[in-house]
Amino acid sequence: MYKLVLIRHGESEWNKANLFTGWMDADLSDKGIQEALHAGRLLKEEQFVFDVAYTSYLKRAIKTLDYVLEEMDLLWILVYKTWRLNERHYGALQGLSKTTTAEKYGEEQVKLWRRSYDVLPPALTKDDDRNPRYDVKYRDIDDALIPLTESLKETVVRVREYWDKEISPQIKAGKKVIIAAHGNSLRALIKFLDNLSSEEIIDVNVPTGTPLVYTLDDQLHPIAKYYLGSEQHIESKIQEVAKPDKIME
Ligand code: DG2
Repeated sequence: MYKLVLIRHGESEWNKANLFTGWMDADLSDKGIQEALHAGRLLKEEQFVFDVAYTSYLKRAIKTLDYVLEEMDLLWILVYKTWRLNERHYGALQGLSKTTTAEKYGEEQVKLWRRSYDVLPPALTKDDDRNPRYDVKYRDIDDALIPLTESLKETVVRVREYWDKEISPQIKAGKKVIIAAHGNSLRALIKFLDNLSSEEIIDVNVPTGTPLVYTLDDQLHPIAKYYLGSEQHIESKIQEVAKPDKIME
């Protein structure tokens, strides 16, 4: 049996402003920093220890991981960063307000863009400033792999490749692993870990800054999972992510 901990970054400045973020490199808000520190304290209280950590190329996830590890006095452990754990690329929606977009295109359309398994948000054009190709972080990545938009389906492919090749062998070798990533890159991971259908994943919303603990069997199939922290508080955070009226407020 193995333990695995997933954590979505704490609230970002763009979550706070209700903007589609995707691969845009928004920083943590003050609340997000506090959420990350709190998550680290909870993990320490529950006597979790990690040997290796994985995160994305985006600072909201990297900093969350740092705050968690700092609280646990584990800043020394090995940390791998990969673009494959980046948030799902939100295409031309990136930077737009979720509220105004719902007013313009309707709540249903926005729900399709946010939560359907295979509906692609409108793509960036190649010459758009937001094309990751122009960002130095991605200079070593093949053109063919750089997304201009993604649905959860594409995100699952890249997250799964990394899981199969890099993360699962470490877990099977007995390393205790934490993954700090994003709402949708974690939904991608949860989809294949829990073997959820494209319908079932629609209703999964991952709260910010809250450790999700998995117990896995020898084949890395989940036996149990739970969020660390007060149940009521976690439920209200999940509703905050899911709630359509958050979009319409
Ligand atoms: C959010 C998720 O990603 O937004 O890209 O806007 O986890 O990096 O804050 P994160 C974004 P929703 O899919 O929940 O709208």
